Amino acid sequence: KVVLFPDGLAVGEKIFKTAGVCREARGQLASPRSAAENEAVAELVRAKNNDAYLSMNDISTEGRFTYPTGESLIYSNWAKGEPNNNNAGQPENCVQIYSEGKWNDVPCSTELLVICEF
Ligand code: GN1
Ligand code: CA
Ligand code: CA
Repeated sequence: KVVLFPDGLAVGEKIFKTAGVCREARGQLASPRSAAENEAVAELVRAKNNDAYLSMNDISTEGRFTYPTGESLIYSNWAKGEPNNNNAGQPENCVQIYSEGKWNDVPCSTELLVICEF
């Protein structure tokens, strides 16, 4: 698997890689399910100097963040006070990961780095 994804970061069975083509490449947006996976994603954020999207959102039910499958989170790393669903009164239903690995909910229209997992 690793040889197929140069510059990818391997953690256990997963490979994380920055690219704008998750679905086309048969992957999905980064969905860290453990501290180790989260740290690998944060490492890519630091390498690219750009905060990134995670796959999870609470679009279906406000306050209940899920993976793209609809499953509720089994791991989270929210920054203090997050998720606050508040951007100048606008809802925030998508998730950003900061360089230190902490998460913040943001409007889904925010421009952020895309990191895929395979
Ligand atoms: C940002 O810019 P401000 O403070 O209104 C952030 C929110 C965070 C908040 C934390 C688009 O909002 O998601 O909860 O900081 N908005 C964006 O203080 O990143
Ligand atoms: Ca929300
Ligand atoms: Ca927020």
